[in-house]
Amino acid sequence: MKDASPQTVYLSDYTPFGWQVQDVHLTFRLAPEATRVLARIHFVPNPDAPKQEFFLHGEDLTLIHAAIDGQTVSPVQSAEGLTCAVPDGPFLWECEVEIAPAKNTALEGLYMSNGMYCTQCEAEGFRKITFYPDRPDVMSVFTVRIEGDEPVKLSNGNPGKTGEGFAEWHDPWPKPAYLFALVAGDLVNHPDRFTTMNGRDVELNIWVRPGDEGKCAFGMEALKKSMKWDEDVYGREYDLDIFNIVAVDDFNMGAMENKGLNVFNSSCVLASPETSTDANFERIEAIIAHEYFHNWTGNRITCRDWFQLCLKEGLTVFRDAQFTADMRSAPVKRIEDAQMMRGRQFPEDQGPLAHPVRPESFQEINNFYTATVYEKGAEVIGMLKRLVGDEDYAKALDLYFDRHDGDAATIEDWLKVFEDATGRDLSQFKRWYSQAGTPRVTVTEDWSEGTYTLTFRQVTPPTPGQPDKAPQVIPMAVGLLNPNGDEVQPTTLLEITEAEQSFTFDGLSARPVPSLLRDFSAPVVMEREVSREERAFLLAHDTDPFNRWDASQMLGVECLIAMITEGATPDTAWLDGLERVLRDDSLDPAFRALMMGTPSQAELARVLHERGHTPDPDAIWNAAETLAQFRAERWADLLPRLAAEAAVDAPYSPDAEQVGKRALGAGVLALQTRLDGGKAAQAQFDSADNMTLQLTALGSLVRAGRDAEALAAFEEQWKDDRLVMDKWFGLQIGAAAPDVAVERAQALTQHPAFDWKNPNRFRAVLGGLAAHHAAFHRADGASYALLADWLIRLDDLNPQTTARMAAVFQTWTRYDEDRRALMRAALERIAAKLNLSRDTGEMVTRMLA
Ligand code: 0A1
Ligand code: ZN
Repeated sequence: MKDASPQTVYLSDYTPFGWQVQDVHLTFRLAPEATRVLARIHFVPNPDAPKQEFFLHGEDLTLIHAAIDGQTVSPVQSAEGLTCAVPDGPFLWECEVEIAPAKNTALEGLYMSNGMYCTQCEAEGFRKITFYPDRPDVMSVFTVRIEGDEPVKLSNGNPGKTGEGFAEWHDPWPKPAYLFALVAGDLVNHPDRFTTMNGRDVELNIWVRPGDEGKCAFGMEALKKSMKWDEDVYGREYDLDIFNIVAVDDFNMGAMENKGLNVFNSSCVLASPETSTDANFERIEAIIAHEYFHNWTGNRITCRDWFQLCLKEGLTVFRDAQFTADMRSAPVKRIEDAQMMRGRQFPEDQGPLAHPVRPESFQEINNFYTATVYEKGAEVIGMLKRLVGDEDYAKALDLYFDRHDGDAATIEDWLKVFEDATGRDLSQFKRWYSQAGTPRVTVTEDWSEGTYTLTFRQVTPPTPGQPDKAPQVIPMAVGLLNPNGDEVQPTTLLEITEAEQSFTFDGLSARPVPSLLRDFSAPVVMEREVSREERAFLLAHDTDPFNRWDASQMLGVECLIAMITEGATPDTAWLDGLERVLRDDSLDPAFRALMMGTPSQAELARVLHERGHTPDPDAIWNAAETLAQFRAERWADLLPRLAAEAAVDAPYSPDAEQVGKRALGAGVLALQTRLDGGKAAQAQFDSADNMTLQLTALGSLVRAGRDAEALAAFEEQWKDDRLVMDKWFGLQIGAAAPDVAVERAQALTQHPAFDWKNPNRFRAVLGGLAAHHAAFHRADGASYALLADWLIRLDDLNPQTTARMAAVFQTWTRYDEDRRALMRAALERIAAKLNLSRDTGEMVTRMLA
């Protein structure tokens, strides 16, 4: 049922639920069109809550029968749930409802994917399964019985009785309903075991569709590494006898941390060298870790309400980043995270969808699973750790787990733990949670008689609903280099708390060159007049890998902006400095591969806008092309040498060393293709024995316009593999020339394998088009229109994926008048759709505001 007038929910309105749930017994009688769900729930009045009407959430449920203490009752139903007169004391609620999982296309609640039953209850999907206080602060112990012919029937917790046509599960850990899960179907498992630090033997399984068994080994290793890492680094032990992971083809997000039964988008768990790229392997390892780490940060300690989402997500992203840094390369991970922040979070923080890490109101919580809540939320924890130091961070985390195990907690609880553990006052730091927007930090320097002064000024621009901003606490990691390139001041942390603040360094023999915001120590934009020479100096000498990379990126930005706005030629001093780095074979190939990368076109558009220019997507595309061609020609000698260094002789492995080499190889091949028209790419395509090499080669062939045969061969080879076909769909749009990409996307939506109801496939094509900056912003508005058409179509079926994807329009006000008008028209067309979902409605309204 659609909401006629969407309700806004406010953090300040929080009131506890009037009852506690002692226990929940659920019985599922599975049938695709008519599943029966029987609930037996013991409610006890909550002494800490104000008196209130008894209300249970429930959506799209057919109520068959309800009883209180054995007496039939007739609750009053609405589109959101039911109310009912209840006794003053404890009572037993019994209820039977009917639902139709086969008709559930929203992929929220109980639904079907390829004949398999599965659930997604975060954030508010449980209310589509039965009537319940569907809010994270209501925690209870669940016992579940599943009845059906499916050979495998899973739920949370530990297995209980099983028999002909039924299986029972009991989860001893009290949990909110959003962590409930059920899976049933014809599944096969990849089993393993893990012994915890206290000797508990845990059964591990990855459950997949028959035929996918061969793609589980990597995920299983990642799981065991995560379990061990959480013991070693955070002292956290797993707490059930069994841990199940299930791969599902139709899933709105990446994965879900349901207690003891994680459900994964199959793209985020299934992996094999032939079908998965290095990037897939890395992502899978990180997501398995992320979901596993939620067992403590999210499940054992959950959120009081959805405004506190960053409590579990920011912390868990931070933990998975630490894990990846430990498993692979810390500098590479840090650079990738900074790229993610600049590429995804900054645009959000600087546009109409800007919101605080802890939002204060929403209409649809599903719209707040954002880069701000997740990635900026993780950066905030990184800043906290930098400020208090590693030891105090560890102390605070121990206290957090001790004090709040079993709680539904808040950001106030979290910060109090740090205050108590460290004696610090974090009231100003808390602004990171409440103030939206990316702070801009400008720096000026002063040098006189051996004393060097850095003066910082910080300003956070207004964001929707927040015109005035107060100064933030900014941990600024700084080092100083001598003019000869030696480091005279190793990394030190300056704590900026004022709108304007100076720091001095004494006893220096010469005016130093500063290396600022080392390791991307805060999610801010640095604004500083820096000469190219100084950046080139840092590129050559900085000891901080992030800043060395950033110096080159900034030179790349300056070079491209000069090409775009002044018709300048490429900056050869930068390219020569970069060449020296690329030739330095003492440097990790993965790092050199990152150094070789240039800022994305979307990033250039953002920076141009930041500096007061109107970004012209065609001019950006042309400049990027010219630069790439220039680099290819200038580095013609360097490329074969790098290609040789990038060669891997050993059998394929997704380890950091090989991944780094292949990444370097990919950078080389892209340039090489500009010189040889695709000869090397074709050779690599023909001989590739792994997906990374095959797909890199295919991308180069598509870019070179020599793709017809290769695309057909690829399709023929992989037509039966859904995940590989997603790549095939996405790549031929992403790597296409901007003038043909939209027609390609249009044609691909007519392809028989374009299953638009599958979120991965929909994202591959429409998301692929939106991610191609120049193609998406084609001047005639063809891409905007195609996107709008498809979003309008998908909204009836799957509001969540529609709303998420609608955010591709969030930068619309940056562009020229014509493009603005076209994007506004697309947004207005979506807004005007009949019965627009609350999800999409909220997004387009915010973007048009
Ligand atoms: N908690 C999950 C993400 C997630 C959120 C919502 C979902 O459906 C609406 C699904 C998954 C995580 O952080 O991994
Ligand atoms: Zn998460």
